[in-house]
Amino acid sequence: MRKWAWYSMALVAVSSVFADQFQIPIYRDAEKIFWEKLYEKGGWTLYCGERFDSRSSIVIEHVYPMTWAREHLQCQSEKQCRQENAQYNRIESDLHNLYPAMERISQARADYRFDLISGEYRDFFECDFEHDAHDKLVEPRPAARGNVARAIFYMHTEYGLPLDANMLEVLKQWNKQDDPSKDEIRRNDLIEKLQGTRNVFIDDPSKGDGIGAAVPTESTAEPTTESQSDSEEIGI
Ligand SMILES: [Ca+2]
Repeated sequence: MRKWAWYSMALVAVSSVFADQFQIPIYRDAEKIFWEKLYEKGGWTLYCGERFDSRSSIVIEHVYPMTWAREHLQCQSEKQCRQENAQYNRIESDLHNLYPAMERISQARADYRFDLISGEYRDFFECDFEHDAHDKLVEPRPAARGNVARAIFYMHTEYGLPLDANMLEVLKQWNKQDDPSKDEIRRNDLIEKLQGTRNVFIDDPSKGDGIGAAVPTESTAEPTTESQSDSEEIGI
């Protein structure tokens, strides 16, 4: 039905126990809060772990791309979506989905899906960020993978946004392999203060295992202890 053939959805029925963020109604406000509150003292970029103290060549990355949200909401353009769809504005402004990224890396990511890419060829020499323009895939460094997974899990459950089934399985592995770092936990706490909602997958990564399950299995969920993040890098 859609032009994106790959978009074979694993859209599961999402319970509405989560409340959307309502405190940041438009993206212009989110941008201001992002720079002035969330990254007031700078930070590290998501995909490359680059330290930054100013906004120079750093942009705000929507980990769950807004093109996917527009497709789901069936509004045609960024302008139209912003003008006509309040839900779109809340989605676009949700800080849990926003991370700093180097501009050229964000441009290369575009709205490619996350996946493992065979080989270790890097287009961005100093940065462990692999990019497959043919299949439209990207593979971020290990320390970013859990952050990416939990941001996307959150957007999927919070707003009912669709998830590609293959990507979901990859993200579940990444969620297990890269535990929340102190900085990711601190960020979650700060975002709760700024917009009033938490990312529950950072509080309890084992919740990610239940996404996409045909039948909820809360009584059989076991805590995940299988892996420690083996290459946690500073900052994220
Ligand atoms: Ca991490």
